Amino acid sequence: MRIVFEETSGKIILQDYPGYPVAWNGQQFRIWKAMPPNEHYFGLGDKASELDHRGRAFTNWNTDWGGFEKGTDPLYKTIPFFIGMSGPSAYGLFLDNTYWSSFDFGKENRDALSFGAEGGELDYYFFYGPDPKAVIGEYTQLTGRMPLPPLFMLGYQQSRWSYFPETRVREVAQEFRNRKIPADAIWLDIDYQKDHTVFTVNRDAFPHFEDMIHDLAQEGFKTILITDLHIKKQAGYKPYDEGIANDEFVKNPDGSVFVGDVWPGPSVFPDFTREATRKWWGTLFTDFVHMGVRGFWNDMNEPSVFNAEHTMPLNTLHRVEDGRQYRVADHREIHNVFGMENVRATHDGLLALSSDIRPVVMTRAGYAGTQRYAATWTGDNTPTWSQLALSVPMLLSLGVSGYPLAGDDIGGFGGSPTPELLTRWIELGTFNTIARSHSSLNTSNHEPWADGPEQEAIRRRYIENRYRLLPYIYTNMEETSRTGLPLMRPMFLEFPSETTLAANDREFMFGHDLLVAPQLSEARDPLIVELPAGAWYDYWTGIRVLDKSPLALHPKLDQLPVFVRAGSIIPRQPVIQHVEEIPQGPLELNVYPGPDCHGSLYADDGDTFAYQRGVYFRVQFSCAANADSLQLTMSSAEGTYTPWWKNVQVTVFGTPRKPTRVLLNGRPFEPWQFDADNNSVSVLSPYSRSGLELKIID
Ligand code: MIG
Repeated sequence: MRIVFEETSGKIILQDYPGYPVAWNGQQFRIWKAMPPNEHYFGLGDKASELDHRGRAFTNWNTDWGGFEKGTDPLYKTIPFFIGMSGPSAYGLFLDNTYWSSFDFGKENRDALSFGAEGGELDYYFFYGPDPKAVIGEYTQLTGRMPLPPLFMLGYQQSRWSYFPETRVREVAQEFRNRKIPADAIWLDIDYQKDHTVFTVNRDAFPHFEDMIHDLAQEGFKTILITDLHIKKQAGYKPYDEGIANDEFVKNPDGSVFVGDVWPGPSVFPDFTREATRKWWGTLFTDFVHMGVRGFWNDMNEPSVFNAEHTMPLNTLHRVEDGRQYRVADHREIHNVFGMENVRATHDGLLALSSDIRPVVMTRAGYAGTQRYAATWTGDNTPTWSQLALSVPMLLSLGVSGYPLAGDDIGGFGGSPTPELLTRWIELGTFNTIARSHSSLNTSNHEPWADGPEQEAIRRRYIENRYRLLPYIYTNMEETSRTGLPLMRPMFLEFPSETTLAANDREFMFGHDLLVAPQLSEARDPLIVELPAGAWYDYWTGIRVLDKSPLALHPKLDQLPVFVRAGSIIPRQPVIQHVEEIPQGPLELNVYPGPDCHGSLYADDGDTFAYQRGVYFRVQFSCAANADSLQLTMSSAEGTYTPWWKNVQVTVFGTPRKPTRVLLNGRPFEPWQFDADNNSVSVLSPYSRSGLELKIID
C-alpha cells in the first residue's frame, strides 16, 4: 500500500516513496516519503541544528545532555512533528508515537525522507495548510495550546545554580531595585533544599525562608523554586513514606520499587502515568504555595538518572491508569512522555490548590502537547558565540512545533561569558519569549551589572525596552493562546512566498510586526540583513529605511537591529520595574503607516482567570493613508477590564512634513508636535473606552 496526499486539482502534496512500502521489522516500523528537491523541513522541537532540517537526521529519546553543542542529538524533548514547505505551500506531519523514533530528511537517501519508531502504533496525522500558519493552528488544535501565562513570566527573570544563602538572594533582588534594572522573578536552584531533597528547605542557609518570599513579593519579585521529580529514599521523609504507603512509585519487573541515584542519593520516582499519583504529587506543593511561591521548575524529568543508561532501565514498569484504562507499560513506551506527565501533575496540582491563579511550571523534558502544562527552556548551553547563534533556530523550531513559551539560559549555563557576549545575549534575550538568565555552579556572576557600568547601561536599556514593549508582547501571547502561533516566528511563517528567507537562521519576527536581526558573532564582517518586500522602519529611531535590501550593517555592541513592518501599530508603555508597578504616563501607540495597517491591544489582570469570565480589555486599531491625510482609528473597548492608562500618546512615523492640523474625533485638536529628525507627529489624547479617531492633515 502507498499513500498519496493530493489537492483536488491533482497536485501532489506528499506521497510515499516509490518502491519503498511501509517496512516492519519486529516491533519497529519505517515509512519513506518522496522528497521534492525544493522542499524545506522545520520543527521537531528544539533540535540543536539549523532551522531547515533538509539533509539531516534526528532521533527522539529524551536525554539530559549537559553542554550540548550544535549537532548533539537527541536532547531533552521529543516532538515528532514537522512542517514541509515547497515554495509558499506547507503541510505538517505528526507521528503520534512515544517510543524511540527517528526522522531522516534526505540524509540517507537524498530523494526520500523517512521516519519510524522502535515500537508502538504506526499512527500519524497529516495537516494541510497550505499556509504554514494554518498548519500550526491545526497541529495545536490537536495537541493543545499554551494557556495564557501570567504577565510576570514575560518580564525579565534572574536565575542561578544557586542563589545561596538567603542573604545572597535578598542582595540580588535589592541590587535590581537599587540599580533600576527591571526584573520580575528570582529562581532558586537545588541548594535552597536540605540535602537536595525536594519539598524541604535548608534552614541553616535560609533561616527566614517564608519571610524572604514575603519580602521579595513586597519588592515585586516572584519566587520560583526548583522541584525535581525524584524522591529521596529515606524512611521518615514524608513524601517517601506516603508514596510507599500508597504504592505511588515506578517499579522494576519483579515488582520492587525502582531506585536510581540522583541529586539526593538513592531515589524513587512517582509513577506519573497514574492519575492517582499525579493527584498525590500535586498535594506536595501545598506548603510552598501557601508560603507564596509563585512557580515551580521541574528539572531532570527526561528522567535523568546517574547510572549507565542515564535514565530508567527500559524494562522498568509504569502503570497507565486513569478512569478509562489500566495497563502496565514498560519504560520504552513511557520514557518520552514521563516529563510531560510530571509537569501535568504539577500544573494540575497547582490549579487544585489555587483555582484562580494561572499556574507557572517550567519543564526541561517534553513531548508533543507539553505546551499545555509548562514553559520550557533549551537546557544546559554554554557561553560561546556559536551557542548564542544556535539559540535562534532552536527557539524558532520550538515555536513552530507548537511550543511557544520558551527561552534559553541567557549568558550560557556552563561557563563564564565575556562581557561582550553576555551583553549581546541579554540584548537578544529581551526579544525571546521568555527572558531568563541562568548559570551553573562555579561560573562568573551573570547578573546584568556583573561587568561594570558600561555593560550594565546597555543591558538595562534592553531590559527596559522589553518592559516598554510588554503591551505588544502580552497581546501577542494572548493570540498564541488562541491560535498556537508563536511570538518568535521564523521568517517563512510571516513571509511564506519569499523563498530566499525560508531557511534564515538568524533573522526572525517578534510577533507579526517586528523583525529582529541580531549580531551573533564577534566577526567584523558586515551583518547582512534581508528585509522582506515592502517598506520598513527602524524600530529604535522610527525612521523609514530607504536603503535597498539586503542591508549591510555594522551594529556596535549597544545596537541590536530591529525593524518595524510598514502597516503596523505597536502599543507600548512607560518603563516599570516589575509588572505590579503601574506605568506612569500614557499608553503609547506607535503608528508606522503602510498597506493593511492594523494592530490590536489586549490586557487583563495578568494573573487570574477572570479574563475567561469577561474581565479583559481588547481594542483594534487601524490606520489609513489618503492623498492628504492619515487617519488612525481605535475601536471601542471589548470586555469589562479597566486598564491603567488615562491618556494615549499617538506617534505617527513616516510623516514627510509638518502637517497643517490635527483632528481628534472630528474636531481640531492641540497641542501636537512634529519632529523633523524622524518625521513623526505626536499627539497626546485623553482616552475613552468608546475609542478614538485621529486625523492628521497635510
Ligand atoms: O544535573 O539543578 O539543566 O538548569 O541549574 C544538573 C541544577 C541539574 C540541570 C539544569 C540546570 C540546573 C541544574 N540541573
